[in-house]
Amino acid sequence: MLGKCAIPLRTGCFIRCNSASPSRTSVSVLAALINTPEEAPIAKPKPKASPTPKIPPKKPITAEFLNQIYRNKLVPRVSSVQRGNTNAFFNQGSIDLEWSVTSVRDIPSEVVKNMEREMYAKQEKQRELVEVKDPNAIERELDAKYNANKHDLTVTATSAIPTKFKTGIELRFLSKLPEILLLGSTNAGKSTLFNNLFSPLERTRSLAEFAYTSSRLNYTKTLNCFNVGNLIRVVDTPGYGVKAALSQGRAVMGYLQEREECKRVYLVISAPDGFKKTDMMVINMLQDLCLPFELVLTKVDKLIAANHNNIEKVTAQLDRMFEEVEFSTWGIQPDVFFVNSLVNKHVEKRGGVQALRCGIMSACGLDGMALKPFKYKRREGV
Ligand SMILES: Nc1nc2c(ncn2[C@@H]2O[C@H](COP(=O)(O)OP(=O)(O)O)[C@@H](O)[C@H]2O)c(=O)[nH]1
Ligand SMILES: [Mg+2]
Repeated sequence: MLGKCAIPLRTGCFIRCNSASPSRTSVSVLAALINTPEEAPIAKPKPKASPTPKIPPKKPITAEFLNQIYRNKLVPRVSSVQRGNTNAFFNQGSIDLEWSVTSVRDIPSEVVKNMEREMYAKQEKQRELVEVKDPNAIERELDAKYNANKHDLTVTATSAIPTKFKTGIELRFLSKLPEILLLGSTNAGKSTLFNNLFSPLERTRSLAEFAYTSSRLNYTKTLNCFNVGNLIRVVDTPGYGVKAALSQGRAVMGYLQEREECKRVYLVISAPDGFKKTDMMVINMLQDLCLPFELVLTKVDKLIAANHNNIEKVTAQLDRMFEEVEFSTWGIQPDVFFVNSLVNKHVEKRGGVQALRCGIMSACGLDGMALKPFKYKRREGV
């Protein structure tokens, strides 16, 4: 090889030169030759090793992941401090069952409101009497009332206007707190959702038992109100639909129509079962009444298990479900929360509950508050 050099061509073959170093001209000619595109055959791309299909490790689908896909993107994000405060409140807030009623009229504050209404109606009537007939009628009538019913009515001597009445109802029941309502068909998972909301997050697999739950249809028969930390009230309702009594439906309707304290309705739908006819009737009614409501899709664990943890199948089922009810055309666009209160081999933790907690605080106007723990220490055994 001495005195010769080999210049590689693109083709992979070599041109042999007779000098130790190739002269400039020969190099430039060769370079031109090498760089001539027509001359140089097109290098064939090296056949790639057949691509072995990369199967991504199957990530478990969670309620949080579905929230990312389906939740209303316009909802403002919650800061970590707010989330921490909210979680502390839901994990530790005292929980007291305040009332269980079969009619909205039996709610303590509604009893008082009705008494007030009756009282003002009577006063109005008396005023009319004064104006139209006898100027002394009102005093005579009030005197007679006062004597007959001293316990109910206290009349000031000067103004002759009733200022207070005794109701026998504890004052703590009369405090005006924001209320939220858990609504849904029988067995949708309302009571379980309540327990999920107020079970500490450390309990990843089991729930505390505040509201009674059962796989038996129509287990919750009354409107049950829980005072939480003396900041909010959460009302669990009997379901509508299969096996629900008419009186229960009336109670819920009455609540929706009359209860001013209700800040937000959470309509609980079982995600694997989808919307039922009765759900759609209720949604139409909520829209007609202009009541703000959100959707909570529960039993996400079941939905994921039924679709073998396949995200395409899960989203296809959910998309179909929303399309069937023409969700995008609804007058009021509710936010959508996904939750699983129970777990299985695909879904190992209760999920979606933090987002719902933050949504509730926001609905009650408490999201900006620094919620101090001493206000709501949960009692032992509750
Ligand atoms: N797998 C699963 N089951 C649930 C979930 N939530 C509720 N359930 C079950 O559904 C049934 C009815 O629940 P319940 O809360 O009593 O329904 P309600 O009638 O709407 O109050 C019970 O057997 C619950 O264990 C959930 O997130 N996942
Ligand atoms: Mg129930």
